[in-house]
Amino acid sequence: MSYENLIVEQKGMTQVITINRPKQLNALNKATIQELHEALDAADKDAQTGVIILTGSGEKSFVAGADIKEFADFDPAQGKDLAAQGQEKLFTFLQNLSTPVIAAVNGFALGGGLELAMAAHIRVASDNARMGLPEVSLGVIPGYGGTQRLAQLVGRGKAMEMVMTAGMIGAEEAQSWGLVNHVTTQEELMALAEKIAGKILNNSGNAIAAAIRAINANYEDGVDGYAKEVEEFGNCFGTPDFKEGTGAFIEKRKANFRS
Ligand code: CO8
Repeated sequence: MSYENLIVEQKGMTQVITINRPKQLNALNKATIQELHEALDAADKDAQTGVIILTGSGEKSFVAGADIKEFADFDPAQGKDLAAQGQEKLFTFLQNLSTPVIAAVNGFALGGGLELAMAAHIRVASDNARMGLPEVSLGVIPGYGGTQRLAQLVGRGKAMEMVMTAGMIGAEEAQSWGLVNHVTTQEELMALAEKIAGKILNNSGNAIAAAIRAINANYEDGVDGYAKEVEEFGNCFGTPDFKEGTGAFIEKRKANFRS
């Protein structure tokens, strides 16, 4: 499938999705959100894709936020609708995918851009990355899950400060806060993301999907995460991957989950 605002490349069992609006610093307009939904859905359903890497085109920006020019004259109902639809189509959707998503943050990740990175399962950043939730400087608050996920990742105190000051932090600080897992040079960023993808691909896709569901359960209202873990754990015993993984251990060979 071809997209107007995305570049999709297959590298073995890893699919790289690049948001490609460099003149707007890859800002997320409605059309890009729709395309990301379609591309992520297709990758998730594709048996030949075991990991997705999400990044931005150009050297300057991952995603500089929601497209401000698109919503500047919206009224409250339209604003609410935009946030709700975006969350459903992209941010919550991404978080709940069965296929792990690594955000390779290659520059500005602001507002909806940081919210997109935070919805991914793993974040790595290049040393030029700048992250922040500047929405209050525009007279709004984060609307794509940022008030929730930032506090989950860095704690309530740091989240309050980042949101209230509308300030940006660099990659090293983001790593020390726990907002990104690893920092590297711009040149090495994709290689690092692909290396992590390679490690993931050695393991059972079914079990990884179950782990994503169990970990996410901790953040869902009214869901007992421990009970979800027990349920998912039990279900793993009925999968071919369980037979392959345990069989390979007993036979002293490397498990092959992806043939
Ligand atoms: N939306 C639309 N266009 C943008 C955006 C954006 N978020 N960011 C940059 N651009 C455009 C600029 O307008 C400019 O276009 P043009 O050349 O046509 O004027 C082009 O990208 C290049 O940008 P700059 O010239 O500003 O580049 P600089 O290097 O000088 O500055 C910055 C880079 C600091 C990243 C600057 O562009 C900036 O501050 N951008 C806006 C960052 C921001 O505030 N992001 C948060 C947006 S709000 C948001 O994400 C809300 C999420 C929740 C929404 C819920 C639904 C409503």
